[in-house]
Amino acid sequence: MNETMLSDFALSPEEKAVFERDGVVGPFKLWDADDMRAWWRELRAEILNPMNKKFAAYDNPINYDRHLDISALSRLVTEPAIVRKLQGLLGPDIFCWRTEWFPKNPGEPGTGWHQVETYRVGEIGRASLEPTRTVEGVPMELTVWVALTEATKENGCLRFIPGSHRTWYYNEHGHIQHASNKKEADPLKHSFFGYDYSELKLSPDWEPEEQQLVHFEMQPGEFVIFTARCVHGSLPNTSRKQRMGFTIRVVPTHVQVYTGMSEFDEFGHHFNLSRYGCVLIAGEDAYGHNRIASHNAHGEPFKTLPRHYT
Ligand SMILES: O=C(O)CCC(=O)C(=O)O
Ligand SMILES: [Fe+2]
Repeated sequence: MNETMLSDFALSPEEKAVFERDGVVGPFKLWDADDMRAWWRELRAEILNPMNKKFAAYDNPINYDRHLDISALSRLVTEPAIVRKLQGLLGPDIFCWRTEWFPKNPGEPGTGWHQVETYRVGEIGRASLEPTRTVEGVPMELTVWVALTEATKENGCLRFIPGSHRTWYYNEHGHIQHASNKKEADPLKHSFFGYDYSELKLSPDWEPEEQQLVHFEMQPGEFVIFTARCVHGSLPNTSRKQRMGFTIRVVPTHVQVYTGMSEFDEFGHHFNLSRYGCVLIAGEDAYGHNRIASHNAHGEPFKTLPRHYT
């Protein structure tokens, strides 16, 4: 791909301004809806095939980091149409530190409002991400949420409170208990993966529902970019179709990931990091803070987009 084609993927100054103002920008089109539908059909079969699970980094049902073993996902996280946009917001050198699935099945409640930055692990509350520099105006983490199916108000699209990334409304360092550890837990209140995230609200009077909200309805093949500091969640799925999102979580290379950890527990599951590595999706790593996965579990190299600021 030559430089002219790559620059087509860059964010415009207007899009950058939207991100700075809102903490979220998009949706952008990665692929045509039909192409994504076909891709997702194939990928789904691969994920459901138990034979493939042995290549996964973790021996647990939480599907973190399947880009480390499923070739189609290894390619997705390095898509220039995504990575070039990220360079415009994070700078030239970027790691993908995690990927996650976000299924929402018919009848499931929406994801509760939340706001995070350092991704505290489990209930012990150690930060997954530790920046080693602060760069004015540059976030220390971003998420790309890719719509593998359509995401509508009926089946649980994402929603955001634009501009909320500039103020902390939640104490991400606070301690909350998973519903499974409580005597009684209202499932509707524990809609942040079994946690009642509203317990972390800094001001009990602040109600996200009363703020100005934006819903992101998306076609299959579209994506949004946001900082998880922007208060976000999703609607319930009141439709008969599954909604599926795939997130690519990224950091500038100065951020230390899972500092000093060789394993952790989260959501009731154990993660052994012996097969874990960050993927350098753009530029160079001048810091050497993190272990890098240069190949996926099948020995296929990850592509790295060259250094570029826009
Ligand atoms: O997909 C959802 O419902 C929530 C997604 C989310 O919270 C995230 O990507 O950080
Ligand atoms: Fe989130």
